[in-house]
This record gives sequence, structure tokens and C-alpha cells, in this order.
Amino acid sequence: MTQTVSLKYGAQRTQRRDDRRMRDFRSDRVGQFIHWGLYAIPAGRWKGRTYDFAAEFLPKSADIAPAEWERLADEFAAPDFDATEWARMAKQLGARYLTITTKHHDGFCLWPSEHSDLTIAQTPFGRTGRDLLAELIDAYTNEGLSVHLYYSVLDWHHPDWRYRVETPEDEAAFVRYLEFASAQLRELATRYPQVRGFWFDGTWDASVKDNGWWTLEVETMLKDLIPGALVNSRLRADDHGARHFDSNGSMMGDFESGFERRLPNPWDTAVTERDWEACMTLTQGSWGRHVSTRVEATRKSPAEVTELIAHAVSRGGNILLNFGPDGRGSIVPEERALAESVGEWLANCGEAIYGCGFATGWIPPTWGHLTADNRTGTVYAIVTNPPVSGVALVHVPEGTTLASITRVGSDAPIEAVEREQRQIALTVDRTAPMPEVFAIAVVTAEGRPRTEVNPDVVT
Ligand code: FHN
Repeated sequence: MTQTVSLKYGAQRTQRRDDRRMRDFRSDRVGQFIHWGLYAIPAGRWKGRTYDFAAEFLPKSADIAPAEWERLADEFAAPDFDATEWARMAKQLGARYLTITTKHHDGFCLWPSEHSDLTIAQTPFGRTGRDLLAELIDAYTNEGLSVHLYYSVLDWHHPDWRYRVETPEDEAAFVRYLEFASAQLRELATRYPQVRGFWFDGTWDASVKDNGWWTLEVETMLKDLIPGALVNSRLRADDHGARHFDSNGSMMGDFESGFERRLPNPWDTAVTERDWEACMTLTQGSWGRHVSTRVEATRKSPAEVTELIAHAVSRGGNILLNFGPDGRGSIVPEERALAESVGEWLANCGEAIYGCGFATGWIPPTWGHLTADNRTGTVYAIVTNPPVSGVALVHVPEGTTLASITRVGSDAPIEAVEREQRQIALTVDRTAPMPEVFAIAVVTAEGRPRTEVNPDVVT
């Protein structure tokens, strides 16, 4: 028998959300994450030394005094920033939404917040009167992409931030801090009501875990201000400090956001029971721009990124691919090139990604990933790891018959042999620079398309 803990601040539902906004998010599958703030200016270097860790952690890695760090605001002119260009590149990448850092751990706000003295308003860019966040939201919206706002609750700049509340003074300070964060979030939701949702980070400290009530209050407030706003699980803590999942094991927020720089085990089918999104760096560890040969050596190739996309979708998740524009406001050439190649693959093979999800009942292959589109009853074989034999085996589930196999994104002929034991042997190109994709249509014993492959993806 399941033990149920009585909770005031736990999950708000035990079923997935299934309204239009949630379904759109679920169908989008590929998003663009952008980490941009003061840290883009030093880009991981300080006083002649390169710090090989996440560039946005430079104030900590290089032990920089807050006042010194904050002087970077005087240099934030972003002469190359062009929201339209960023949005076009995101569209070219094949991203369907953007998640932009409005405030990272250093406290710098990318909007002119009335509640902080460290914002874009204090920069040469802001002094021109331009609203950077509004420009971005408009440009992405014009390209048909949705926008989510990232907000770090952890704040190294604010005097009232506490990692842990130990004294009455801490208590009073942290109450003020939570009021400040609520006011900023209200301000964001009021200034930019057209955004689709909020993405929280920096919520792992004891101070936040001990105030689960606040995380629910914020979720509720944002959804009151922007009906249907999406909120990630990372915001939330319950009455007992359980994060992401409450003390009864139910997910809090609208989608699980615990996969960071990793994806679920490909054999893990439990993740397909809920909505989730993984966020992924394009180099090993840095989210903000980092100029470093060691970091650069870890940059993922377009083929690796397409594999990550296929892997996420095959397990019913979204993937948020991170970009770190430079201090002048340019998307760096390596990331533009990646967007072009991945975007080309998605333009050709996106029918296996967008609106697709877990192929229920199909055996996950070792040579790549299977995704399924329940609108058409099609299962896609995405060959990310072609076998040495040059033959990829697909097992057709009991109760279904193969109707056809076609190639996606290419007119090249197909060599496929149906074997006994419900196996199809597909000849694959071991030298293909990007994953080959095959569309496998099946019919059920009743002659109908197999529509139950992914009942949760409906567009
Ligand atoms: O510390 C941050 C990190 O800089 C980055 O923003 C990522 C994105 O998910 N979140 C934190 C680490 O979990």
C-alpha cells in the first residue's frame, strides 16, 4: 500500500498537464537555451588567467570581489546584439522555443528591474533606452518561437540571500529576500506577459528547501498572472524540503528539469511517464561564453548533438541546447556553424523529432533510437551508431505488420529484408556524416494504423 504524506505544498496534480500550451511544449521537442550576462565579457578569463570551469562561475573561481565584478556592467554595451539575427539563427537551428537567462547567480538582471541596482539599466546598452528582453521576445515570437524566462533564485549579489537560515537575523534577511524575488518575478510576468513560461534554477540550498511554501506561492502567482504559464520542477520544494518530486513521489511543476548535461539511461522507460526536458551544454561544462582551448576541445559535433536530440525524444523528452553569446552580443562562429548543420538535419528529418515521442512496445535498439508519431502511426529508426555489420535490426512488435519502410530526408534506395521472428534487417551507411532516418509504418492485426505508440503527443 502506498504511504501518503499529507502535504500543503506538494504536487498540484498527479496526472500530466494536457492543455494546449503543454501539448505545444511537448511537441516542440527542441529548444534553445541562452546564457548571457556580465560573465560573457571576461569569458572565463580574469587578470591574464584562464579558469577552466563554467564561465558564469568566474566570480567564485577567481574569487572576485563583488564590487569589481559589478563594474563589468560599465562594459556591457553589446554593440553586436541583434535580436532578429539571434532569432533567425534559432529558427535555422530548428529550435521551437527559447529559454533566456534573465538573472543568473551573479544577480545581474537582463531587464531594468525596479528592485535591483545591478541591471541592464546601469549599462551603456540600457542607457540607450532599449529593452533587450523585449527585443528578444518580439524577435523570437516573430519567428514563431515561444519564450521562457530563466531565473536564478540563488543570488550572490543580494545582501539578504542566505544559503542556510541559522539565526533570527538570517530569518529576517531571507524573508526580505523572498519578497524581493517574488517582486522581481511579478515584475517579469507583468512586463513580459507574452512568455510561455518560467525556468527556475539555483533552488538547491537549504534556505529554499526550508521554504517550500514560497515555491508553491511563486508557481501559483505566475500562473495567475500568465494563465497556463509553464514552470519547471526545479523551482519546487515541498513541506519537507523534497525537491522536483514531492514526499509522495509526485512531480511538482509542469515538467521535470533534473536532467542537466546528461540524458536518461536509454533503457529507462519510467521517464516516459511524465514530461521532462534535459538541458545540455555544447562544450563540456560551461554555459556562459568561455574562451579556453581546453573547453573548446570538448565542443560537441553536430552529429553528437543530433544523437542527443534523438535520444531525448525517444524517451519522451525535450532538449534545451545551450548557446553562450560573446560579450559583444554575437553568437560565436562555432555555435552558428553547429546551428546550421543541426538545423539542416532537422529540416530534413524533423518529422522524426517534432511531435514525436516514445515508441511504446518497440525494443530500443543499440544502433540508435526509435521515436514514434501517433498522428500517423509511424515509428522512426534514427541510426546514430551504425553497426559494424552495416545492418540495423528492427523488431516489429507482436500484433503489428510492417506496411512500408521509407527513408526520411533522402531519396536513396532502401535495402531492407524481413526476417523471421518479426525482424527487419536494414542496410545502413556506416559512413553517413549525420544520422540516417527511416520511417517504419505498421498496421495492427485489425488493419488500423497503430495509434497507441505515443498517446501523449497530440498536436
Ligand atoms: O549553476 C547553474 C549553471 O550555471 C547553469 O545555469 C545550469 C543550467 O541548468 N544550472 C546551474 C547548475 O545546475
